[in-house]
Amino acid sequence: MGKNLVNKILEKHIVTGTPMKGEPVKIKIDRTLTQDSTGTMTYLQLEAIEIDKVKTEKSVAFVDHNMLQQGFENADDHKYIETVASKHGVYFSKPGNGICHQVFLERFSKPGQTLLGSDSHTPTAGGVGMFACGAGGLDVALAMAGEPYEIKYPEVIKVNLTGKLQDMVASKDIILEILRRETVKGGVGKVYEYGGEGVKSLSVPQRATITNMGAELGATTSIFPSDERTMEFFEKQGRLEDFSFLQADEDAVYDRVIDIDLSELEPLTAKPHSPDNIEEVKNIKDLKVDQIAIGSCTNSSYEDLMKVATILKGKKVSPGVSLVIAPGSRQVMEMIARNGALGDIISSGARILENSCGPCIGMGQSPGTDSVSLRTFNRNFYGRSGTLSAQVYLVSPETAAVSALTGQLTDPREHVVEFRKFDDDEFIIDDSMVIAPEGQGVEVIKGPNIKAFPIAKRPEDVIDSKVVIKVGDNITTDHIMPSNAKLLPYRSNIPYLAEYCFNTVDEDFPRRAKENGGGIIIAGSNYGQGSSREHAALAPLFLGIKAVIAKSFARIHKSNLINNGILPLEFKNEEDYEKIDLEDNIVLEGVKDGLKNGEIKVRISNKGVDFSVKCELSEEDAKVILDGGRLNSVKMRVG
Ligand code: MIC
Ligand code: SF4
Repeated sequence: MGKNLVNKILEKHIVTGTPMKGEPVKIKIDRTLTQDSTGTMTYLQLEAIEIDKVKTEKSVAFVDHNMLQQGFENADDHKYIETVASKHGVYFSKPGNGICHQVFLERFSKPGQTLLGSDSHTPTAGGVGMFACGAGGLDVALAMAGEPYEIKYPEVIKVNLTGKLQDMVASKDIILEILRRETVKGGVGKVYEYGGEGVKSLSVPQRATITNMGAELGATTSIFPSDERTMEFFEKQGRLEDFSFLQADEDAVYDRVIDIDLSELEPLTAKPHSPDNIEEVKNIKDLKVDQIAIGSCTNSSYEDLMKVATILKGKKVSPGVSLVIAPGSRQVMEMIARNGALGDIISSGARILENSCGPCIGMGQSPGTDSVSLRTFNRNFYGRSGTLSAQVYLVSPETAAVSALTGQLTDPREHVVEFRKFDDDEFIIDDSMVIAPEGQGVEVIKGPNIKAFPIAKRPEDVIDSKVVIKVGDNITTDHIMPSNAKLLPYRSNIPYLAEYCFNTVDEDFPRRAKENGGGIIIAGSNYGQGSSREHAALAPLFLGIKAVIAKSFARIHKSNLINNGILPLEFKNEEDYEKIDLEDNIVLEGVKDGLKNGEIKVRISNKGVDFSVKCELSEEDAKVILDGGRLNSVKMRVG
C-alpha cells in the first residue's frame, strides 16, 4: 500500500503508539520554535523542568509579537528570553529579524523533519514538507527537554490541485476556498496534504500561505511535497544542505480527497468575524474601506510584497484609506529596500511598519469605530483588531493592494497587472540577527513583571461548583484571553491577565469566578479555536476553574486544559447543553474513575437534573490530570 507524506514522516518519528487513525502516538520532535508572547511562559516552564541544554537538533526563540515597548515590560521579556535561551542552547532571533514563521521558513526549515512551535501557525513550515504542529508552551518546553509529543494519528485528507490560478487570483484564495468547504472546525484531527499537478505552479511562499491558514481549519497540520521548486527555494536561501526531496507514493492512500481546479477559483474574502465566512469579492458591492493592512505570517513574503509594490507603483492610495504594510522579515524588508520596491510602496502613500506581527495581534493600528479594515492576515475574530465595532475582512495581497487604490473592496481582476517572475531574484542572506547560544554560564535576567505561573492541583473525586460562564459555539482563545496592545505586555503576569479573562464576552466573569472560589465553564462546539496561547487555560486556572463542559474542543486548547489540570468534558447529548444556565450548581461525581473510564456523572443540583458527559482522554492525559497537571506528572515520572 502506497504511503502519503504524513505516513512517511511519522513512521520515522513515532516513538510509541500504533499508527492507526485516532490512536495516540508519540512523535520525536526535531526542531522547535517559540515566539515572545507565548515564550516567556514556555521558558519559565523549561526552567522548572531543570535541564541544562535542549535536546532537539535546533531550537529557536523569536521575538516578533510584543514589539511596541510602551513600558519596560516588553523589553524585559525580550531580555529574559534572550538570556534563558542562550543558557539552554536555544538560538535567539532578535526583535526586528522578523515574524517567527516567515523567518523559520527562510532560515530554519528542513523537509521531512518535525517541528513543534508555541504558536498555532507553526504549520507554515509544512510549505516545504515539514510535519509542523502548533502547541501550548509547556508541550514545547517538554519537546526541548527531549520528550516526544503526543498527537492522535491523523486522518489524512488529500487536496488535489489541478489547473493554474488566473491572473490576480492568489494562493490565499485557495485556502479561503478550502475554509468555505471545510469550516473552522472541519480540520480537527486531520492533516491536509497537498498534491496533484497544480502543486508545481505554486512557489514555496504561496504554499506557505496555504499551510499557514490550515490552522484556521483546526487541523493538526498541513503539508506540501518537497520538490524542484522547494529545492530552488533552498538554493536561493543558500541552504541546499538542508534540502531533501519528499514525495507521496503514486498509489498513496488517503481518507478523503478534495478536488480544487485552480483555474476556476476567483478572488475571495472572509467576512467578519470568522475565517470561514467566505464570499466572492465580486459579489460585495460598494464596500467603502477605511484601513488596509498587508503583512502577518500569512502574506508578508518577498513575493507578496513585490506583487503589492508592482500594483502600487506610480499610483496613489485612495485619500480615504490608511494603508499599512509590515514585511515578514528583515530579509524581505532589506530586499525590497535595495531593489527600489519599497520606494514605490512609500511613494504610493503607504505607512511602513516594522517586521513583526503588529496589527495582526492588535499591537497598534486598531481601526476606528465601526470602520472597515481589509487585512491579508489569517484571523478576523471578533475584537482581535483591538476595536470591537470594526469589520475586518481577510483578503489576498492582490485584492488588498488594488482596493487601496480604489478605496473600496475591489475584485483585483478589474485591474490586471503583469507580475515579472520573482523566483529568480537573489535572496540577501544575513543571519547576524540570530544569536547563537552560549550555554550554562549565562545569567538569566528576569524583570519585575515576570511572575510565577499558577500550578494545577490534583482533582477532587467530587467537584461541586457553580457555572460561572456559559458561551456558544466557536469561542476563540481571543474571547477567553484577549490579546491587544494593552494586555500583551502582561503575558508573563497571569494574576494581572486573569482580570481580563473573557473580557469581551462578559466583564463580570473574573469577579464571579473569584466570588465562587472558581467554577465551571459551559461551552458550545469548537471551544478554544485559534491561538495556542496557554494563557487561555492558565488564567482560568488562576481563577479556580475546575472543568469546561463543551460540545467539542479545538485540539491545542484541549491539550492546554489537560496540561493545566482542568477537566475537558464533552456533552454526550448536545441537548444537555440547553439544560444548564449561568450560576447553576453542578456536581461532578466519580471524577477519578471517570477520567480513566471516559465518562463522568453530572448533577445540576439546584434543578435535580442528571446526565453524563464524555471524558475522551488518552491514558497518559488522564494520568496527567490525576497527577495535577503535566509539569507535576513529568516531575513524578523522572523522580
Ligand atoms: C495569534 O495569532 O493568535 C498568536 C498571537 O500568534 C497566537 C499566539 C499567542 O497568543 O501568543 C497563536 O496563534 O498561537
Ligand atoms: Fe503573528 Fe498574526 Fe501570525 Fe499570530 S497570526 S504569529 S499574531 S502574524
